[in-house]
Amino acid sequence: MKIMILNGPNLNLLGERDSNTYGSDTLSDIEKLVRDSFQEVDFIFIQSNHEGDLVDAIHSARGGTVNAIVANWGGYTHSSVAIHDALELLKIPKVEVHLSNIHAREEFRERSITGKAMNGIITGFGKNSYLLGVEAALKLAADN
Ligand code: CA2
Repeated sequence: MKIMILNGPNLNLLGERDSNTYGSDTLSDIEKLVRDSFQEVDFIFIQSNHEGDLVDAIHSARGGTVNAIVANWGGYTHSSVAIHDALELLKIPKVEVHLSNIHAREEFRERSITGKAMNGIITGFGKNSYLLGVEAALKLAADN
């Protein structure tokens, strides 16, 4: 089972300063947590601050090479039609995750453009959102 985990802009700075919103873990801490929690899964873990790189990564998951994707699109969640459109062309399970609860914050975070092209969204459970996202992806891939 191969799962691609994609992380969008600014998530490379997680943990630089302890944040009430995002916690104190770095993205590397979260990657280790995920890998240690699902040792049977082959993960591709990617972070990029560039929209086109994320679109390319989605394209690279086509053709049966990857069984599911779990993604935190960061700020692109609320703005990226390009990522949305790339996702619509990818016919494998897709789970969106957020550390914070995007519905309990500023109004502009309420809308997830990318989420419309995902199977579902897990939002507000801190680093556990990633673990729950992988659980959901595994269940969806098993039914696929
Ligand atoms: O809650 C999430 O996971 C978000 O996807 C995080 C994004 C935000 O734009 C989304 O609305 C919700 C922002 C990531 C910013 O990462 C930071 C890292 C270090 C310090 C401050 C922010």
